[in-house]
Amino acid sequence: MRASTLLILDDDGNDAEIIASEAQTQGFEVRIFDDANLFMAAFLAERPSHLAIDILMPGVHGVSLLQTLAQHQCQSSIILTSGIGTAALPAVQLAAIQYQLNIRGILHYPFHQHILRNMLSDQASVDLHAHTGNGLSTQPLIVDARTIDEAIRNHEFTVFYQPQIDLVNGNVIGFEGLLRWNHPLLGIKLPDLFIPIAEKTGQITQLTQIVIETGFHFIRSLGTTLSFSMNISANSFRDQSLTNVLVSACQACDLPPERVILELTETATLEDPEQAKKILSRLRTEGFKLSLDDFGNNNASMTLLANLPFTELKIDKSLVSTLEASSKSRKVIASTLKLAESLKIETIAEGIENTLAAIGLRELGCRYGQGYYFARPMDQGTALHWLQGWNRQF
Ligand code: G
Ligand code: MN
Repeated sequence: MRASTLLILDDDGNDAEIIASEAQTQGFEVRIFDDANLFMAAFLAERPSHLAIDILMPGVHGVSLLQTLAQHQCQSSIILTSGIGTAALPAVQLAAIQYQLNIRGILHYPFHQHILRNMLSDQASVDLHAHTGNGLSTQPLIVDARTIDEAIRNHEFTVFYQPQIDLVNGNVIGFEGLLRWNHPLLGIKLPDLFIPIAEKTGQITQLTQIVIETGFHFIRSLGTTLSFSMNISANSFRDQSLTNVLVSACQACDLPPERVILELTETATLEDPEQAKKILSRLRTEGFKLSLDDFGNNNASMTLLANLPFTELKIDKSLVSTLEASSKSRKVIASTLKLAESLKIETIAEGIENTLAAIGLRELGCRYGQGYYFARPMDQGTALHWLQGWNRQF
């Protein structure tokens, strides 16, 4: 295999040039093709380290192209490029897992340079919103009780949705709701900027309420089967009224509590384990499911799983992103999955950014997963559109 050689298949010369110039900056030798047959011939002759493939080209069937690459034992790192909502994408994403190809990620036009850079250099990706505002302003975000209050009143807090996938058959099983601050000047902002402060000021109660109301309605509107996962912070968890709030929100939109999965980290449960057990048992009695979030991120204790009524364990992205390179992560995940199985707890992995992570997790027996490989967290309209496109495959 030729080191640092990239073959690009794209019928749009401009798109290809953008990828080529970033790759050249990183020291790649690059060749561009707009004809699939010539591309395949070059692949067979050169066995390049990297491929970038536009899956939406006239006369090219994405799945067949991947199948041909797999038949020729393709070991190259592959980047797929596509417009958002490209009809052929879901089939290609699932086929790549079946064929055991090494897809590093999916680049949606128009893309941010740092996403391409990370894919080419095999680094974990970053959230789009970690760096980018909407470009209207460079002012710093002031986060205090007053600005949060204003933002709540102006309906600037919104919920993004990331799908959760059955890694065995590709079905969507539900969505995780993730809070975002849609700031009028600064664009979409991530929770780590405002949740810690809202926890201190007590406004976390209102923010959790927003996720409950918005998320329950959305998931209810999608039919009768998909689940809704939401994060419950330590402070919300201690709030005596949480169970009642959840129960009445379910009643208000006719959503069975069995379709709601509450994600808690161990910090929420460690402070007062006796009290935690009471609250969790009550939530279980009402029908809500309970997920132990970020498992493996810190020294999340196995005894928690055994002693508290969790129904799901969520493997942290720090373990998933190192699964490929680290045999230690692999062993930790393998033993975690065994433990979960013996306790009859469901397992889901977060942070699946590429096919090798999806393939590895599935091999180890992890049934469900979510991550950028399948879809990034999306606003409600985009999530609905994404779901319709995905379901068209089945
Ligand atoms: O652990 P918790 O559920 O709180 O974290 C979810 C966060 O992880 C969200 O903010 C989401 O945007 C981010 N996320 C989702 N999928 C991926 C992924 O594939 N890679 C990385 N790095 N982050 C992800
Ligand atoms: Mn979570």
